[in-house]
Amino acid sequence: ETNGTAPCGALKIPAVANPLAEESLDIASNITYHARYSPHFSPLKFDPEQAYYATAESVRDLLIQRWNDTFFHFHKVDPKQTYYLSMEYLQGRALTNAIGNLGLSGAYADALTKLGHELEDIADQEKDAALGNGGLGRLASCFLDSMATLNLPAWGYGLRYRYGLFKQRISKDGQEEVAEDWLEKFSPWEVVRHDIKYPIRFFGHVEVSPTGCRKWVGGEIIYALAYDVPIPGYKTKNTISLRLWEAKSSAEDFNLFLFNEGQYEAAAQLHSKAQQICAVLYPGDATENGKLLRLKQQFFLCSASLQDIIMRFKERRADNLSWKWSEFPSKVAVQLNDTHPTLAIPELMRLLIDDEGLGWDEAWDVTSRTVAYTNHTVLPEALEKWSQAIMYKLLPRHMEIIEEIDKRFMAMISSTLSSMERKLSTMRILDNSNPLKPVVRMANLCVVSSHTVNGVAQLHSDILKSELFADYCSIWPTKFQNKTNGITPRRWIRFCSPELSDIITKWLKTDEWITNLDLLSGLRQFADNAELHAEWASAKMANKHRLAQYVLNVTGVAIDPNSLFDIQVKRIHEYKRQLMNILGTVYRYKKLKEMTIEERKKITPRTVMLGGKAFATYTNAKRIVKLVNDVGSVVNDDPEVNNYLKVVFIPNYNVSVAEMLIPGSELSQHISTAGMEASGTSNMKFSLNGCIIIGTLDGANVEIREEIGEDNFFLFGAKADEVPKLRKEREDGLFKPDPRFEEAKQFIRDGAFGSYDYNPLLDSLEGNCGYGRGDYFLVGHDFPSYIEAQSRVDEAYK
Ligand code: NBG
Repeated sequence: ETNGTAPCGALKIPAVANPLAEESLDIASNITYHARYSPHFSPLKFDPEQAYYATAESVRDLLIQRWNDTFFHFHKVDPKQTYYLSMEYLQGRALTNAIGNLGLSGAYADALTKLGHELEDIADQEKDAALGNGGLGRLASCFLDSMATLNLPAWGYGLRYRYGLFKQRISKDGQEEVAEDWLEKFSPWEVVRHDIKYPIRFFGHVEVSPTGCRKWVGGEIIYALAYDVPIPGYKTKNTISLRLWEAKSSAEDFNLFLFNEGQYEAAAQLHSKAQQICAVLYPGDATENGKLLRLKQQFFLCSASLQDIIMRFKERRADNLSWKWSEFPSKVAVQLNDTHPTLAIPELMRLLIDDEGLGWDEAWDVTSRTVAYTNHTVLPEALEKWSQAIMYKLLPRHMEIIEEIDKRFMAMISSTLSSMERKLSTMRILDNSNPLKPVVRMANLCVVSSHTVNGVAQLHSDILKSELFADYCSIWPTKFQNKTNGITPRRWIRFCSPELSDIITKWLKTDEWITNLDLLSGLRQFADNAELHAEWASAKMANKHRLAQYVLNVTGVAIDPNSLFDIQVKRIHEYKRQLMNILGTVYRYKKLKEMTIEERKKITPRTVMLGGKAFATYTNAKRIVKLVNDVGSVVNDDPEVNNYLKVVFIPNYNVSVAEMLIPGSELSQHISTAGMEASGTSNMKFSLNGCIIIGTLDGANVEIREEIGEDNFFLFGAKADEVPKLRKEREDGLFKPDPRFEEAKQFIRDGAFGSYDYNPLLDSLEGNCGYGRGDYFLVGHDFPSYIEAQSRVDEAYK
């Protein structure tokens, strides 16, 4: 058994006698074994739910063997290992992916049929692990799959949130958030490691010894306990780990005396504090308490992960007494997924200086050669700034270290680059400009301390270099790189659209494209082949039928698979401009109403689908969700036009729903204001599934358009470098709105879609442009070119 060839010097995992080698494995009997002897349910039933857990446990048996082998292998070989630190992972479901990567999808389907079940129904039982919000979390999960497949020695670190991203319910009032209990029963994909547990301190103070050594003491201690999720690579034994930390207090912290006095809450105070840490993803941070909890979460992730990384570094050189700390960066890479894990920087410094006894310079050298930072946004509200007061309170020693980094950075500028001194007020890590509320700029701390900083698409990386981090770039030009995002082709085509995948494999005469997408260009030579066209169209139609059935099930709306399936799914945000989509749809509806029956017959029938979650306190985003639903109710019930237009809001958009929608899509909308979407990743998934894009020159759209060709991309809207000028024009009162834009807004204001007051939402598109003010995202400017691009889509579809 080999591991295939690896790009990084063929790391092969040796075969270990495997009692469950799949050749001899009787999958059905293994599933039955788990149903019988894993005591999760009463023994009488073998319904789909019970079958799911038994199936998952049988898969886990296979994974654990490979997982252990991988662990031992890397322990012995001791390669440089990548650690991805991320507050978010949007894993979705694991079963289909795991058996697919193991090459056992067919065998499992057969086994389940023997047991009276269908694989699809069983897979449907699984709850999505939604420990993330959107693109940033899904990117982390795609990276894990790809790193495992590439045989890389890599681990992900995150938090084991008790409740992941909320479940979205749609009522007549719009979006409602409901806690998503993904651990309600249990997750068969995680393994608790009772031996991997670290103390994490909060609050307390810094003590100085007579020799001047500083030590953080006191405060409260909460423990981080490791839960590991196996991440299998595709067609390889390499199985890496996603280690999720759970917060625990110790039994000693339970005050029996108080409990027996009847003071139950006081007795379990630290228990409940521990529980709060991993209770939810993104606790609201409008209050001081909320901010403190979020900072606690971030530190909890960073401290536990770094203690663990250092432990493993030492474990791998247990029989080598002459190792040096200077080797650390050649064995460990810590990648920060945005600024959320920034505290890894002062925490690594603290562990090296205070616990390991290194001097500042040595610790700084190790830290800055180990840590790298990925920026995922230029939106000002997403660039984290933490109040220095909260930091002092929660992490007094880290605050000292951050101050020292800031001081040394300023000294370096003054002594070697005095021309930059006037820039220091924006480049500094500490921002004391408001004496009432001094803050720490986390992105600046990352840039100053990391050896490499990257953006996530070429355009975004260029903007980082020329705008957001321009001053740093002039000091450290080689520090800044681009790494355009990617997606795993396993989940996003091979497993979610087996029909299309089989066609590609048949025409390319190889399935190697699943690990090397460049091979897809081999399809070009068949571009005019009628047989391929017919097969392709029939696969797309099958996926559209499946999607139409799903839409009927979840919304009650019947949609026509012969209409153009137009989809926009992503988090709801004003910069992503779902509002432009729905205004365009409203305009289309109004024009349809004004047409004669004969004119309507010439129209390309369309089904517009939108989906996505709005942050619970983001009022305008929630109004957009409500508007889409209200427009849908009116349009879908209008017998005059509903053969030509349907509007559907897909509730509770998540990874599994995406796996259903994307294969059935024909047109997808990536229409953000140019310069605002760092990359986008669903644009890649749609393209990979043969879906055409309507979009702006933003994020990865730019590079996708170069790959797929201009005729497969319906382009419209302002370019990133025109945006500042357009905003300025608007500011100066020079903007003349297009009559079609005015007409669409007025139609809504006049109550065409019910009596809900949409004026505040529509007013956000009026008036002077400025951050947080009128039409900052330039919907008005781009609307006419959007409508025209949509007309070109209609013509092309015919
Ligand atoms: C998001 C960007 C997306 C990008 C993903 C992954 C954040 C902070 N950023 O455009 O908005 O695709 O990150 O890089 O979630």
